[in-house]
Amino acid sequence: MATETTARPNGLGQSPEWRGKSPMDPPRKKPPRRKDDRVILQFDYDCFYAQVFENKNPALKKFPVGVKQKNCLATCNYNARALGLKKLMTVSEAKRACPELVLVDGEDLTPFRDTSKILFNFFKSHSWNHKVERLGFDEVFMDVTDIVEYNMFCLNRASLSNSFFCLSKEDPERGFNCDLTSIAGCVEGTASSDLDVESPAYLRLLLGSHLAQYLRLKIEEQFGYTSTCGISTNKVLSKLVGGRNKPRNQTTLLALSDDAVIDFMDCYPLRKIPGLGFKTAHVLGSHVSSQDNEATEAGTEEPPVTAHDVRLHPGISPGTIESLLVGPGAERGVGVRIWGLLHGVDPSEIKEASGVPTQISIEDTYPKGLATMALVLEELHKLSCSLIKRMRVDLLVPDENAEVPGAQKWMARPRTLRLTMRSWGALNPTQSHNSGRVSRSGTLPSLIFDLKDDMGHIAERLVTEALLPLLRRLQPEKGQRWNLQLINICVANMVVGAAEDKTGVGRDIAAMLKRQDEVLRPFQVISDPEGELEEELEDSDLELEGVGADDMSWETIGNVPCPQCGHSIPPFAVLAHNRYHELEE
Ligand code: DCP
Ligand code: MG
Ligand code: MG
Repeated sequence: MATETTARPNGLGQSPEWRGKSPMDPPRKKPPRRKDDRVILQFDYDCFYAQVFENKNPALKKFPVGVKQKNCLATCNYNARALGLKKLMTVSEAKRACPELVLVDGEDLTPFRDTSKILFNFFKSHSWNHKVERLGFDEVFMDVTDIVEYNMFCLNRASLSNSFFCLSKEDPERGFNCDLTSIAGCVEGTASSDLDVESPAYLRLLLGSHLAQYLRLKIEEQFGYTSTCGISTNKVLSKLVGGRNKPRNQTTLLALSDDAVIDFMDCYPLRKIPGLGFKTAHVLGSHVSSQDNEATEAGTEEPPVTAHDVRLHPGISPGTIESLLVGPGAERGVGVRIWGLLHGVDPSEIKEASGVPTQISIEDTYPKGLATMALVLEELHKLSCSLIKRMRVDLLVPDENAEVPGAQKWMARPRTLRLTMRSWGALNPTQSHNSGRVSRSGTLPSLIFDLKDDMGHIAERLVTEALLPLLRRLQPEKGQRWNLQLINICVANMVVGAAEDKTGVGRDIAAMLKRQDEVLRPFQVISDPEGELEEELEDSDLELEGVGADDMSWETIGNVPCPQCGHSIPPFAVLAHNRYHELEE
C-alpha cells in the first residue's frame, strides 16, 4: 500500500527542504528542469455530446438529458449530473436513478464531428503561431505565448484596470477591453509574493487568463457552446487545472516555483495524469504498492497510488521507470518523460494545425447492389450533398476581413474530383477477381465553391457536369449491367488559400509553390494522355487495386506483377500497393 509514511524515506514530510536534497537520494532523483515561459490554454466543452443535442433542440436544456450509445451513457448534461447521474453509467442504472431522464441517441458521430471542427476552426482563426491542437472531439490546446508576449510589450502598467488586449498585430483596433488588476476566473495553486505584473511569469498567466475568458465567451455567444479552460505553462498542467472548476468556468494555475507545481501535482492519482497511459499507471502503481505491501494492514482498502507516492518512493527514478516499462514498442526516454510528468514538467509542444486535409471523401456501400442508372444517379446526388456539406465544415474559416459579420471563406480549394466504384462482376469481366475499385478523376468545377447557391442545386450540377462524364468513362461493357457495391466521391489536390478564379488555381505564386511543395507530396501525379485530366494516387489509397486492370494507359513497359493479386503495377506504385495489401489483412 502506498501511504504517506511508507512512501517517504526517512519519515520526512513533504517540506520543500526535503525535495531532491536528501542525503539518501542519488543525484538522478533531482526534480527535472521546469520551463515556464509558455502560456498553454486547454479548452474542454461541457457535456459535449449533450450540448450538441441541446443546441439543436433548445427545449432540452430544461431537462436532465442522457446521450445513449449502446446500453450506456456516453455523457449526460449537468441537470442530469445534479441528480446523481454520471458519464458511462448504464442506461438502466441511469433510468433507475432518474426516471425523468430524457434519452437521446448518440450513435451517429457526424454531428459531434462537424461541431468539433467548427469550434476548432474558431480557435485556429485566433491563433498567430498555428499551434492549436485538437484532442478527441471536445478538447483544444492552444499555445498563446506569442499573443501574450506581444500584449506584455504593449501593456500600459499605469492603467491596468482599463487595459486593451490586442488580437492582431496588423489591426490595433482588433481586441477587447479587460481589467488586468486580477486573474480572470478561478485561481489554483500556491500564492506567493510574486503576484504582481512586474513578474513576467505572473503577467503571462494573467494575460492568458483574460484571453481564455474572451475566447470562451465568444464561442458561447457565436456558437452556443459553454466550455471549461485551464491556463498554465504546459499541456499536463493546463489540462489538470482546467478540470478543477466545471462547468462554464476556467482556472489558472498560479504555481510559480518548482515546489508550488509539485504541490499541485502530488494529489493526483496516477490514472488521472494525462500522458501516463493506462499501462504505465498500472506498472508504476503495482511496483510502488508491492514494495510497500509489508506496511499495509490486512483488510484495509488501498487508496489509489498518487504522483506523490511514486515521486517519493525510494525505488523510483527515471532509470527505474525506464526499466520497468521496457518491452516491445517502449518509447526511448520514457523514464525521463514520466519522471517529468510526475513533477508537472511537460516540454511537449502543441502541434501546429495543418488546417488543410489532403482530401475529403464520402462513400457508401450497397450490399444488394445498384443495378440501374437511375439508382446510381440518385446515390451520386445524395453523396454529392454530403460531400458539399463536409467541404463546408472542413474547409470554411471565418472571413475576418469581410464586412458582413459571420462571413466565411475557403481556406483551401480542392482541384480534383475523383469517382471510385466497386462492382461485383459487371465493370470489368477481364479482372481476375471482381472486387476491385476503379476510379476516374477530373477537374473539380468551381461551382462547388459558391456559398450563395443552395447545396441541393450545387449537388445536381456537380452530378450532371462532373460526375456523369466520369461515370461514362467507367461504364460497363456492352451487354453488362451495373452492379455497384460501393461508390466513393472524393476531392483532392488542395490549393491552400486559392483565389476565386475560373480554374480554381490560386493567383498567388507563393500559394502555388506551397501547394507543389506540401500538398502534392503525398500524391503521385500522372498526366492524362488527353491532357486535361489527372489520375492521382495517394500513398495509402485503396483504389490502386482496380487501376492496373482497368485502365490500359497505366500498362506501361516496366510494370511488375503483384505476387499477391497478380495486378500489373508501375514500379513507383509498388510500395503503395504493398501497403494496401497490408491494410487489407
Ligand atoms: N465520450 C465518449 N466515451 C467516453 C468518453 C467521452 O463517447 N468514454 C464522448 C462523450 C462526451 C465527449 O466524448 O460528450 C467529450 O468527453 P468529456 O470527457 O470531455 O465529457 P463531456 O464533455 O461530456 O463532459 P465534461 O463536461 O465533463 O467535459
Ligand atoms: Mg468535455
Ligand atoms: Mg474532454
